[in-house]
Amino acid sequence: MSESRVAAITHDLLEAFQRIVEKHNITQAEYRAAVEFIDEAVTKGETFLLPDAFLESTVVANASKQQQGTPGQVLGPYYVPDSPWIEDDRLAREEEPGERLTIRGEVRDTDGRPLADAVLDVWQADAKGRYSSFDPSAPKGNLRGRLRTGRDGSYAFETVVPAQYTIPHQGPTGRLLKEIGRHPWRPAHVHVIATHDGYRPLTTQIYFQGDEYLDSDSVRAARPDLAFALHPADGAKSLAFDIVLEPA
Ligand code: MBD
Ligand code: FE
Repeated sequence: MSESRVAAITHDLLEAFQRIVEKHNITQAEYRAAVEFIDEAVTKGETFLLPDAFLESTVVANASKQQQGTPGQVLGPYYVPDSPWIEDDRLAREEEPGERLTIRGEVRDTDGRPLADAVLDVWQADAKGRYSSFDPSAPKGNLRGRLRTGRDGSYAFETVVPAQYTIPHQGPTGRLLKEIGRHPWRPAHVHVIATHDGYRPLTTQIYFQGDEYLDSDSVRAARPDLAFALHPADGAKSLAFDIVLEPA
């Protein structure tokens, strides 16, 4: 961000803060408690969870209004860059517990042209709702990986259906959610970042039709046009997810 943009936004933030202080007569003790709340979030490892849970969806929703192609979604706190390239189109290990799921589709541009060699960076919780690298009980790097589209823009990978997910609710983020009357659940989802030279990078999520938390996502991000049907496919499930990228 440029210096003047930082200044302009900071001025507006401070002005909004002043209005809130005056409206609610916020005391110095309450101010101090709020600072301590942030410190607790940081100390308990919720530095990214706290803002991503309350604020990121607003930024994404606003940006989406000015964008074409597949709608964006929050990145969330559990992305790890530089995941390995997956082999044999397998995101999940053979022994990974859970219902098998094949996700396939095509990456195209906004004119409908297939995009070869687009990169999909995928991560998800496992069937117990655990994200590797953040939940020490999940195998390292589990259910994270990158793949490329073929010459015809198509891709496919095998995984397992992720569990519906509760964001950690013992800590400060969960306490604040509860205080404002929200439950800690997110609908089950698979995160995807799709990139291709010359196109705007897309950070999005795949949801599943019929998920009971689609309408009450604790982080207010899920949208019905990103919820796809889980089709039965000989003892497993399959899902079609086409991605449309906008020229940069
Ligand atoms: C998640 O798994 C997530 O995707 C978001 C956006 C916030 C908290 C946990
Ligand atoms: Fe997530």
